[in-house]
Amino acid sequence: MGIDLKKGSKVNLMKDNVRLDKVMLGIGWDIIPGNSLDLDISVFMVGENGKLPADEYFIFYNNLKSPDNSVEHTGDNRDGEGDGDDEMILAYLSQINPSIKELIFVASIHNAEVLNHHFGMLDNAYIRIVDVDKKNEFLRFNLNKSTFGNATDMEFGRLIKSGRDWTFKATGDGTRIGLQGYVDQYV
Ligand SMILES: [Ca+2]
Ligand SMILES: [Ca+2]
Repeated sequence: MGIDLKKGSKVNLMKDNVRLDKVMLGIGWDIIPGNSLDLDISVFMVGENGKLPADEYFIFYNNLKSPDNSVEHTGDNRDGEGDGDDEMILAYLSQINPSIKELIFVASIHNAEVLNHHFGMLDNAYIRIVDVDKKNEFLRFNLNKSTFGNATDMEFGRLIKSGRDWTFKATGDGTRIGLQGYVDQYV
């Protein structure tokens, strides 16, 4: 079990010289009976200037692989049916294009504004990050109703390059800007 972060808390998980290479981001959710809801996980790979070097460095359900083959989305899940991780992204940090300085992780509800969906409608929802080599889940956000109820999307953390290593910063800021709102920031 990883750290169960409260909204807005930040942790630096690399301070003890943990060297990450293969990282898995997983998101899981179930639907309260009678509802339907499509949660999406995405990654923005940005350079020194905080922007994508090319549109293809935005990894999401319509662009499953980064041009350097370092980050891969395993595919869209539209209903969260079943246990465990419903959507996954795999990142191989040692293979990332050297011009990339940060990976920004975002979870968002598809079409939330139109459908009037929000995180408060989810059951058993979480976001977690796993060190694949060590099989260690080092971060978990539980998207419970009391902390993220009204939000429709959130940046839940970033991997920041420092020398040859990567530092993870958990952010957990719930927002209502949609995935497009994040795209507008980083394109
Ligand atoms: Ca989805
Ligand atoms: Ca599920």
